[in-house]
Amino acid sequence: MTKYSIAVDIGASSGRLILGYLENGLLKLDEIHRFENKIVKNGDSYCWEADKLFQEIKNGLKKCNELGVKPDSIGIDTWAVDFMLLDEKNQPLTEAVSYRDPRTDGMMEQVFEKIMKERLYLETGIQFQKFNTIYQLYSIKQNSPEILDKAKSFLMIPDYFNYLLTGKKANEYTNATSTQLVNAFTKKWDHDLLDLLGINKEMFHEIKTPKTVLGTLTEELVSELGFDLQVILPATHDTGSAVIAVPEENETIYISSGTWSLIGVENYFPICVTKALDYNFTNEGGIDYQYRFLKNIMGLWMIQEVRRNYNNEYSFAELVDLAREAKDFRAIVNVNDDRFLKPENMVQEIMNYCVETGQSIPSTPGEVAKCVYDSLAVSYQDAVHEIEEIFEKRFEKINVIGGGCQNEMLNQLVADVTKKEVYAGPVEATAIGNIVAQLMALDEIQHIKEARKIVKNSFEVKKYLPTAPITN
Ligand code: LFR
Repeated sequence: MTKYSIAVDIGASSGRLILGYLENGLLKLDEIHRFENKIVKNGDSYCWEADKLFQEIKNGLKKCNELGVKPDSIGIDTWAVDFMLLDEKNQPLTEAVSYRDPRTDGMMEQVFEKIMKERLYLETGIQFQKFNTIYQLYSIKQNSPEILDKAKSFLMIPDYFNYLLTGKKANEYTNATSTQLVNAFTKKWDHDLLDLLGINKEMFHEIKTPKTVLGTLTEELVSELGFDLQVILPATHDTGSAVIAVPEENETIYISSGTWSLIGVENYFPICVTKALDYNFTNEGGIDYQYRFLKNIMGLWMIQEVRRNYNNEYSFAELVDLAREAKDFRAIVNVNDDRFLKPENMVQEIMNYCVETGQSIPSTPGEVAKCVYDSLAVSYQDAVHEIEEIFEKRFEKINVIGGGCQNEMLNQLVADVTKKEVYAGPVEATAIGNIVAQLMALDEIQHIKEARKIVKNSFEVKKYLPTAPITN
């Protein structure tokens, strides 16, 4: 009997429910439901609309009924680092504050006063980003300690939705590592770090790994939806799910391209050497305790914001066309500068950067878009060099996965600047990775190697060869 799994994949700008199943050895996907996601201003804070998102998950499940689809399981993945705190009555004590909220400004430095930066890296292997959960929690500790005093449950966003679905609380491993509070070697919450920060350890739950069957729906949900199904943990961190679906696994650097660009390689142990710290690479936990040695690059967020600043007048495809037309314009910004994390106005911020660095100032949408794409490509190129330096070898291929791999201009640019073959696809990497983890838990797929073979046979991957000579 064919098993049907639903991947709930919620990214920074949209969420989807995608049905996945095997047919003649190939993985098939059908989109069931799609909804918007965005950051909203709630009082002084930038927040996600957690309740609305959960309602959309239920709406998607109701659509299954209408479509006559009977899923066997569901798995949820979202972006990382953000969380909810629940009180003793399991009521949220906080909004789902977004990692782009400035509450973490200056917190990294304060944490380093309690724990040396090097120690933090040696123990967790996680890159330093001002929005990591550790700095978000420390900001609550500094500014509203009463919330932490009342907190009985720490649940990351997918953990929270899983709790609403099943009534069961657990912290999923791949996402938990993004907090910078999980020990990279024991793979457990690092109690020493929590003690040094004075953060209550009891609110954290048992860490459970991908492929764990968490439970079934609560009675209330079964009567509301009219059916039950198994809730399975995929890699609940979207990047963790996406990287499962990298078909070109050997000697390949992947770029998971979406709101963020995550560039790196898969590994079997964490690398916490000085060079990795200096270059700010992370060792996020993956499925089967693999590690994603990667670096965050600001990604298509910049172009999403540019588009918004031009009042959504141009589609993403039009911005690419305009960038092509602006072929003689060149200015490079450091996309990883925190100033681009949530500026008032991205276009203005890019222009200011160019003024401050004495470069040509982009003045048309095409020039701004060209500047963003060129800057992303340069930053990928730098990251590739850093990876090759750390691994002391050359990687032959780059596999771009996720929605951003549909940007042909950027794929070609990456091939040109890195002088490597670029493979683009699958587009739906995150949902695919989510579904194959469920299908492994359901014994439909035996192991990750088999999963990757299925992915390779099931989805289109386009190849780009380096062409133009590089001038920088
Ligand atoms: C990508 C992602 C990245 C994480 C960032 C913030 O969607 O999950 O992996 O660093 O969002 O959570």
